[in-house]
Amino acid sequence: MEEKITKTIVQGYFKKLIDNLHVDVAIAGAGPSGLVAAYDLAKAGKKVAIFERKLAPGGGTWGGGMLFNEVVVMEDSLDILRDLSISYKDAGDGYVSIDSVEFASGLTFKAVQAGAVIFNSVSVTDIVFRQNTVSGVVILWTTVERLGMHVDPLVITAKAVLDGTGHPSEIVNLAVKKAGIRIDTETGDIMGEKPMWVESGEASTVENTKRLCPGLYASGMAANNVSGGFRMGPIFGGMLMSGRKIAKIILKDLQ
Ligand code: 48H
Repeated sequence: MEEKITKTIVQGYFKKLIDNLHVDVAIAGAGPSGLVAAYDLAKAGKKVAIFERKLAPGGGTWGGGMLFNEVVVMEDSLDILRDLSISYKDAGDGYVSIDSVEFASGLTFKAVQAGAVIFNSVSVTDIVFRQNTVSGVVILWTTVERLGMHVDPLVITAKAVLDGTGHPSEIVNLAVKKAGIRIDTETGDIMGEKPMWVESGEASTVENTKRLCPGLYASGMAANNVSGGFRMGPIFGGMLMSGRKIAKIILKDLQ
């Protein structure tokens, strides 16, 4: 029995890994924007792998606002919540409130059920850059990364790479700093996130969601950091809409 359990886990994991060595879309970060993008892309028939540094997918959603585990969404993204079967309570004035545990787990469940594969506890540590195109991600166990062990990584090739790493926009950062890529922003460089201004931040997150250079896209707070948008605090409609928008852009580019 002991051998059977171990063999089942090892075989199951390596099947998933081998099946995802080349994907249509590699997503770094399983936050709300990355998960919605993964859901839409997988539903459209694309092969999607998400690499998430933490053990639990869901990004910055679990803790609501200051650990009060409720998040707020404006009514303009209710269609996405309904589509994902996530329940919400009317909070008046065009806002709804969602239990953050249902939010995080619902987004994760729907993305996986649609066919996206999440590799948790795996960090994206570099990009593949060939012929001026971002063509994949370099991955390493988060534990190896955190312990600073001198271990070489492995590589996943992809037709499109999505930076869903949130505030630090780690993947775009690598593209700009290591590959010297000039990205599609006003300065050609990462402009940096501005302080809190909810309405502006919610709108700019969606506006700033785009392809930044061949093969590389950003969503959510990563898109906002890259293009110099304001932050918006624990309101998540912009993240959901950003995920949906980037999925559409990637689908069009992959046609
Ligand atoms: C693998 C990585 C790596 C890496 C990071 O921050 P997130 O929740 O992502 P978004 O952009 O979808 O949502 C942002 C939202 O949660 C938020 O922070 C808001 C609304 N803030 C407003 C405000 O004013 O503060 O998730 C990103 C995920 C996390 O789970 C990271 O662990 C993961 O990406 N990640 N995964 N490789 N190199 N870097």
